[in-house]
Amino acid sequence: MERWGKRDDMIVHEADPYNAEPPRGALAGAMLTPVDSFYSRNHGPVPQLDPRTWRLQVGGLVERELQLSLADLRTGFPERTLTATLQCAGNRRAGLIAVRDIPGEDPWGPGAISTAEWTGARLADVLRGAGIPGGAAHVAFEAPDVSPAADPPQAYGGSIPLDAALTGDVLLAWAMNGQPLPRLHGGPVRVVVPGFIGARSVKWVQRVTVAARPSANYFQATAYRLLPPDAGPGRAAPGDGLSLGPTPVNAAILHPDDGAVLGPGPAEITGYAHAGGGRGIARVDVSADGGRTWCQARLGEEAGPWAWRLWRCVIDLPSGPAEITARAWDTAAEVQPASAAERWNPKGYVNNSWPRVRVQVR
Ligand SMILES: Nc1nc2c(c(=O)[nH]1)N[C@H]1C(S)=C(S)[C@@H](COP(=O)(O)O)O[C@H]1N2
Ligand SMILES: [Mo]
Repeated sequence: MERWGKRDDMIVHEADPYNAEPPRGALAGAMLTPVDSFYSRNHGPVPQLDPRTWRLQVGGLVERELQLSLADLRTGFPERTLTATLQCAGNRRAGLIAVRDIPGEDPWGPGAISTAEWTGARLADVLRGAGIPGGAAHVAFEAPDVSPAADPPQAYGGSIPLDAALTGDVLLAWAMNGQPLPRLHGGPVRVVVPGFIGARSVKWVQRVTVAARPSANYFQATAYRLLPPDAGPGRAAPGDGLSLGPTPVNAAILHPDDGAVLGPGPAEITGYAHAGGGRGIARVDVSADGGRTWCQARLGEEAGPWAWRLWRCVIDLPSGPAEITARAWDTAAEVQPASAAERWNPKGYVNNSWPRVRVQVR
């Protein structure tokens, strides 16, 4: 099995295409996720592109089409580095599956999220170079990896609204944590759309198309949409449900592990919290009695509007079984919903219900 340079204890949901998340402990304690621990989500075979012959075509509703080499991208536009968390829409799906089965989708735990420092050109600068006429409203991305899971099978793609593309923090990134972007993560160049579901951060991007409408690609029009609970799985038609963009406030507990046996007395609880759309994390509450009483966690380093906040707190645990839970609040005063049942949807996206771990204290 190809391991893609990842740590030995990755939780591999599918070997081919490679879909894997780090164990929760691997995400604890560090703002930046090392590349060997960073989760990866793939819908088809990982392409091998030669950085010397790679080209980016910029077209559609533009005043002039552009064709850029990697050198053009690196030297023709100001370089920008930012810290951004990438989160798959399927992160924490296992919690939804526990409510009601979701056939055909991987049971991701809380590790389908990771944070890196990305370096690249601003998509906004490239779009301004091409010139945007009136009537443009969306920016679509296309990659060469053909997904057999799409209906019909097609190359991976997606789009974002033009206003998001012009904010200046959407990157055409060629480096991750200071290293050339690894092939598995989209090298030589990927899109990074901070604060949106990971699906919009198209890897191996080759084409950028400005349009009046969202992309008709399967992964924009049919998959990665939030369907009502009574929609039959696999029966979604293009345009059904609502399109997923910015992610809702979410959090997970990274330590202790579910099922852990702890000694009595003070226990350290740690985790991450993240909100999309540029909203910050305002507060994280932690409860050791299933949500009857709460105390506030201490928030770790803040690395800008797109990065998660790690948090920790120490709670006194009486002996016996305990349920530890947490809830994050964002700067728009949104809070995570208590129950996964509230969030259940046929494709198992954006589970942001309170994380819960059960421990034994003795
Ligand atoms: N070309 C392409 N881009 C893609 C994907 C893909 O399968 N093909 N998967 C998307 C999804 S669903 C996610 S969550 C992220 C995962 O990025 P990573 O593998 O670098 O963690 O890439 C996105 N971009
Ligand atoms: Mo994803």
